[in-house]
Amino acid sequence: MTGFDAIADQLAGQAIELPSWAFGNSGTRFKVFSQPGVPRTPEEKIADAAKVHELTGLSPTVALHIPWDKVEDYGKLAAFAADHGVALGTINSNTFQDDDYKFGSLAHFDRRVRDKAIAHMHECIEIMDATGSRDLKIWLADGTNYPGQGDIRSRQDWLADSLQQVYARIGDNQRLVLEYKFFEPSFYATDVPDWGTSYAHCVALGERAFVCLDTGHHAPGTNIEFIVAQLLRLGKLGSFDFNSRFYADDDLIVGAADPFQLFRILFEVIRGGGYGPESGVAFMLDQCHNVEEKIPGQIRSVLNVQEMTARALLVDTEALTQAQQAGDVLAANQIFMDAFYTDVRSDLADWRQSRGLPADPVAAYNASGYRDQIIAERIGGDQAGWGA
Ligand code: LRH
Ligand code: MN
Ligand code: MN
Repeated sequence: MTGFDAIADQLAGQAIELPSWAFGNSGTRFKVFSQPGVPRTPEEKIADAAKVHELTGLSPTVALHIPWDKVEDYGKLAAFAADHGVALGTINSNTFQDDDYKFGSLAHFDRRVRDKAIAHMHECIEIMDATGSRDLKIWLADGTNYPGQGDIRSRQDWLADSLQQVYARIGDNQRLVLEYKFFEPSFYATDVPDWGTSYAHCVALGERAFVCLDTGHHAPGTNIEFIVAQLLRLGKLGSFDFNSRFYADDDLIVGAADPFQLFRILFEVIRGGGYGPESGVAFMLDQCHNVEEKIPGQIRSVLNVQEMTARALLVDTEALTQAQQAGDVLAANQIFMDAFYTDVRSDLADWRQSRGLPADPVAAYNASGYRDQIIAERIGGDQAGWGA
């Protein structure tokens, strides 16, 4: 077996978690654009995510964001998801939309605010217990805007102490994943700005703490695949938030801005043992569809990840190693680029059909009638969370 046939089975294990917030209205700080038919409840977001999975076979789980997806009974929500053919995945904490968090949350100078943020994380862990979720994702807006505003060293100590208290409640089969971001909303110093800081805290916490890498959270020009290789080498890459960016944290469709970067990242994921259900590396999307339709936007996103995964799996690694070790720079680069330039779209369409999936999931969505149904049923759809 060569070419696509040789990788077909490896593709079957791919799972890409969808963010509930991708289905709600979203926008920038300038304007939130409303779209007809957007979900009004967590249940409706889950139903939309399930539609993406039904048409692609790629997204068996949905991530929740708390309190954006607050419900009375999370066990019932998990059962609702199961009825729709998906499961609930990562629980995302939110300590960035409360007046108390103006100067930070887990790294705040005031113990009262830190305790409040820790209590929120504990509440998220209780939700995980009810939903059967494995991962608690922590992203902090904590930081400062002006030199001298805060004691950046003490803030690290407060953060470490708070994280310990959160981690103490993480169950044996659960994990804490700590996401970094180099700026925004803090513009001078962010308390978890880079993979090294996240890694340092995770190592101090223990073996169930991992780094979350959001592809939009780096300075322009950062070699993200190097970070992937290093974190896998260190056994601390827990998850991805995939999206793409031109300038900052744009949250655009993954693979839209720079498919070659996505290919390079996925190559290192596979190379480092981070691909597949047993690897412990969770693939998630973290995107907002501000000007495009949401469900087809999510379908396009998971297909982009699948397409670049297929191309990355096609790299002739034996020939590549030989060329690398012979010091043959041009041959090594050509082997790498040959895989990147391989058009796998028609092979993937056949692959889907052979598994009872539509060859063209976006066309199937357009023909499904689902769009008309949700537009008719859902009046007064909700915002993803921002400004809500
Ligand atoms: C922060 C972030 C983080 C949040 C999400 C809404 O920029 O990437 O993952 O939870 O956006
Ligand atoms: Mn993110
Ligand atoms: Mn982000």
